[in-house]
Amino acid sequence: MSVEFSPQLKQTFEDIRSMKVRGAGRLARAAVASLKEEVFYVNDESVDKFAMRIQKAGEYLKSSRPTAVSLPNGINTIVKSVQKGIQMKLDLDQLKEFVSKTADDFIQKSIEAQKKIGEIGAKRITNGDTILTHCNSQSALSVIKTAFKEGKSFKVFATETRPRYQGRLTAKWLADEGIDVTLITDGAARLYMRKVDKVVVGADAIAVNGAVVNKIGTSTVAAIAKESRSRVMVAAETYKISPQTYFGELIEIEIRSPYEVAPKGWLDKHPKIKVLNPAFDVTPPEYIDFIITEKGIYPPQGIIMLFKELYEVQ
Ligand code: RUB
Repeated sequence: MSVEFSPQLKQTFEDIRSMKVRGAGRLARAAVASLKEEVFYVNDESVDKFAMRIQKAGEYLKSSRPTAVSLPNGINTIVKSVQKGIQMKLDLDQLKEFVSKTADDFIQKSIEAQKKIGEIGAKRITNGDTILTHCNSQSALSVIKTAFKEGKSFKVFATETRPRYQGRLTAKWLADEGIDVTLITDGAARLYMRKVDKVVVGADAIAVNGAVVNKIGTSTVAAIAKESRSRVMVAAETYKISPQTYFGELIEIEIRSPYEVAPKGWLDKHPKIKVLNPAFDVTPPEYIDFIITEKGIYPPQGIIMLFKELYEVQ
């Protein structure tokens, strides 16, 4: 069955693909909000046609960017709620209301999770700390901002995060809050790491073995932090845990355009130069001290337990 998607759904796909909407939590919420609108886009002839339409819309949105597991996890919550509603024998109108409410709940819980992560993580920030953060993570920033609101005094280094410079956004957000922030190049991280007590980063995906996929450069920062005996804290909602990794699948790393690394004109002049532009990398569990979730703080090796609890795996 071919499905006609609404203009707003196509726009959300485009916004995620082009990174107008970015960051794992935000893109999950944007996709779920878009699916909620899609629910009411058509007067479906039957429950089955509605279920098929939402399933296809979900698959379409999932293909917008490959790495952040929050995206399929958020979408699956909605698609599964359709199946659940069908099992509950809801009629079409009731089913649509049920799915719409599930979407609202997901978004609400996602926002609450980031707040909770901030409250839990802030307990690990102490007066006088120097913190380093990489990229632009709402969950990591929730930790830093909450600690600041609690009256703690600290300094932050924000790495610029080449090639898309999300670190500038981080530096701006922190400066706007009145937090002492210094923007540094990614390559300067080792030079300043000896001054850093704690690294706080977010995650796009967490494997069940506790490895963390986050913005390219995160694993380098974590390795340098280990060398310097600085703590590495990852702030991430539980919907960033990848269930597929339990079944042996690897998390796909998005490879982006070479023109984000060097301008097209320059690369055209030097056709022998190849460019690789991975958007994310994998930080092994042994480089991470703990992962702050809305359910509490876990050592990376404890993520498997959390996963089993959340997904009711024996
Ligand atoms: C963003 C990035 C962020 C995580 C976590 O990458 O790597 O650290 O997504 O963010 P991109 P949050 O800019 O390529 O989307 O905590 O906001 O979910």
